[in-house]
Amino acid sequence: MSTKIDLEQEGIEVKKACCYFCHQNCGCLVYVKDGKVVHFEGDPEYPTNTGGLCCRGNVNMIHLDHEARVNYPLKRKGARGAGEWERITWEQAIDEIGTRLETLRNQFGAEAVATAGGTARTDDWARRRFMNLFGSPNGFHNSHLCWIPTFMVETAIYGWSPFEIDLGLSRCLVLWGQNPGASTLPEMSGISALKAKGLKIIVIDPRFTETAAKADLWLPLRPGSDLALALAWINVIIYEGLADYEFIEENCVGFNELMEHIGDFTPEWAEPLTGLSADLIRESAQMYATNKPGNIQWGVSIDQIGKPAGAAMQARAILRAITGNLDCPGADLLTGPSQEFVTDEEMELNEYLSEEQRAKQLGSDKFKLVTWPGYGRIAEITKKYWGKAPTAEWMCEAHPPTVYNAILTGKPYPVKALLVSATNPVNSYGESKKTLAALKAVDFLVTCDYWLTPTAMLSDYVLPIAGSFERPTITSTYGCSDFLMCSQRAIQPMYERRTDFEFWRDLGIKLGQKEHWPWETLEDAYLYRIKGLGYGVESYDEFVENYRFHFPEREYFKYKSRGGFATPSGKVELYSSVLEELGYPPLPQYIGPTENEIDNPELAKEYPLVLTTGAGVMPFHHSEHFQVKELRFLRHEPHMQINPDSAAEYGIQEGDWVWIETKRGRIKQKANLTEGIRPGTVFTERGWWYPERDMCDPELGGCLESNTNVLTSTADEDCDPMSGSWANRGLLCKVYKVDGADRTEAR
Ligand SMILES: Nc1nc2c(c(=O)[nH]1)N[C@H]1C(S)=C(S)[C@@H](COP(=O)(O)OP(=O)(O)OC[C@H]3O[C@@H](n4cnc5c(=O)[nH]c(N)nc54)[C@H](O)[C@@H]3O)O[C@H]1N2
Ligand SMILES: Nc1nc2c(c(=O)[nH]1)N[C@H]1C(S)=C(S)[C@@H](COP(=O)(O)OP(=O)(O)OC[C@H]3O[C@@H](n4cnc5c(=O)[nH]c(N)nc54)[C@H](O)[C@@H]3O)O[C@H]1N2
Ligand code: SF4
Ligand SMILES: [Mo]
Repeated sequence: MSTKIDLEQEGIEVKKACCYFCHQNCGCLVYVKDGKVVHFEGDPEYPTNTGGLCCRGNVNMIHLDHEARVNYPLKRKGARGAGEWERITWEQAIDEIGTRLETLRNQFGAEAVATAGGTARTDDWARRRFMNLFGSPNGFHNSHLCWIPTFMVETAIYGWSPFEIDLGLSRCLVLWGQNPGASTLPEMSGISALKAKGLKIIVIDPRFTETAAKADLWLPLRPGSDLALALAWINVIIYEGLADYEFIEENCVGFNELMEHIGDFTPEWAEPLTGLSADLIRESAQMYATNKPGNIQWGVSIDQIGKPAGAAMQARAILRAITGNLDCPGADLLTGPSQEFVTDEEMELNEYLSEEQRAKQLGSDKFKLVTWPGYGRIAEITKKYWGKAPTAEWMCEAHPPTVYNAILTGKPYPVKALLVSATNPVNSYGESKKTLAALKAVDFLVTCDYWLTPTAMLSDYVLPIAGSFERPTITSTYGCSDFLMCSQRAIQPMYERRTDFEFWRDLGIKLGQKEHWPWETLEDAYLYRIKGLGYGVESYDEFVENYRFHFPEREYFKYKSRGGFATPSGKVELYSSVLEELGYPPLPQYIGPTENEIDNPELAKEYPLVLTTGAGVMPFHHSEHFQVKELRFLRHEPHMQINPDSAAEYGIQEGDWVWIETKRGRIKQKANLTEGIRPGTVFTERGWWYPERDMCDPELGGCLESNTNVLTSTADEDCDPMSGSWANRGLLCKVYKVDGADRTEAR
């Protein structure tokens, strides 16, 4: 007897949805009966996960109806943070929020309303559209820490960011501060398969990670010293004659200036700065330059080293160019924006924000690259060349710490309202104590989330958001990829949850933006975006069911067919005229790690260890999923890593609770002694809070107790001067055992 179920006879529909718990958006087949999910599994036909799901992905059904989910709009009743809520309707919520924003705009100007987001999760073009029409330039994310500065530096130098890599044909892969073995699991299996076929792998990471285990060369550098290493690699490649002189001759400007500039940055110079031997620096540079084609895949670390971040991105960009590893088979590809579908930027209505309001964007006077001055210039160049600009929602943001400061000080002008969507700033932005103070100080706070996070707990309104399986999804890299991977909604949102898109649309309509929001559902908006692709579909669902993906034919050497690169000179600008125009060094100048023993000897006396905060660990995604006991079971408590030699020096043993302290504050995590981290370096996990504890203020789920962002720095002088990204990696700290008396077990 066959045990195969006849789905049709059972009334079960199979939907092509996706897991929504990280950027991978792994394809899922979701089995739906009577509007309810009865089963799901990885979609074997989805090109990235090919049927697999990680442990986090496997809790999708638990997440869908978890007892801690926010299911109805909530309005604060008692004091801020007291946890007393009144259930209201969406209509009442939108009406009251809209009225309040209108009043604030009349009194303080539209710029007094700011919005905060997190990692690319939802349709942020809708938020930007709302903000442009409302008149405020103060939308922001913490993506300042996550690729945005990289994208803009690379686009300044060669007209787009080569974030798509042609790995199948590559001979050498550099994973620079990236650990796909814990952060990008579907990709890791592909890398392992290529390694078996001879791909050379170089891993640059202070920790011996899941990925370092696959490396031909592992470079355990001092956190934050990436710039010194990149400069030394350029030196080796140029002075050992390993550069691609034909590519340089034909396609680059500024090589002579670069050659002169780089002469002193030898491997011997970099040795004491990076803690890597000159021989290893030389050998790794040679491996990258001689195994062509090769890739330097983006990893998040360089975006997070603070002061030297922008210069390190410049140096990394130059490495690709001088080796000729740009836009050829097997190399890092300059795809440009899609020429075929409506991009995120085209959905944003940036032209509606006046010059006068653009000029008020907070932080744009100090950090010019990912704010209106730099974005405006780069958008002008890319529009001329590609016909389109990068997504403004990500590449042109207010500077988050400057917004929090404006809330706290009223300077340079007051910020009175903050709308938070898809982020938990207390745990994910920098200098958490300051961020928390700003969230408490702001006059009007609204949060859109699945959970009552510490941030939501402080809010005046909390809106219940539809998540995995309850919403359609278009996956594209911060709206900048030229391909589409599409998933459909498996079920209508449960309870009274809605998508973020509906929140911004309804709020926009309340504030007189009706004519600009023609699409009633997210599917309608998506259909508008893909209609021009020529598949002849009548609905978005029809597209997903029949096609699901759109991958344009790969075209190499676009700079040949298009007559150059999208830069002012039409060449790869090793000496960057765009950066120079913005007032930044056109060649990468050496800047030491944000805090270090050479530039800050006094600080190093008190805080003798080097700190790096963060790195993705399974099963959590930033500060998400800590409520889900099936995941918490896998990682019950926060752990810091320290080398046994350093631990012995400070009397720390495996499993001890320890304080980790920087000049900004201290947190506690449990000690994990491991040879897999370089001596003198401390690594802390990110995201931690304890939703099982009292969530009311001041406890707020212990959101500062083990939260690594208490330790990080957002001081202007510690930020990258170009982008304003702040410092999470390459700081100074000390560690000491938690006294029996002040020890709290994580519950
Ligand atoms: N110290 C340190 N700090 C870091 C990092 C680090 O390595 N070290 N990494 C940085 C990086 S790379 C990033 S990208 C950021 C991430 O920072 P965030 O994106 O702010 O990450 P989370 O703290 O997990 O907050 C996401 C919140 O959004 C909710 N959510 C998820 N999906 C949706 C949705 O579709 N709509 C809505 N409305 N809510 C949703 C989740 O429940 C969660 O509460 O953190 C950065 N912070
Ligand atoms: N499990 C899990 N997966 C995730 C996430 C998550 O929170 N959890 N977040 C997602 C997001 S938004 C992002 S952006 C990606 C990021 O994913 P990745 O780009 O892989 O970045 P991380 O995992 O943050 O850090 C990678 C490695 O950098 C090393 N590192 C620390 N400091 C330095 C330094 O100064 N220099 C160098 N060269 N290396 C250093 C760390 O030891 C770590 O192993 O992961 C995504 N995937
Ligand atoms: S959480 Fe896991 S299953 Fe879900 S998208 Fe990310 S890697 Fe895929
Ligand atoms: Mo990220």
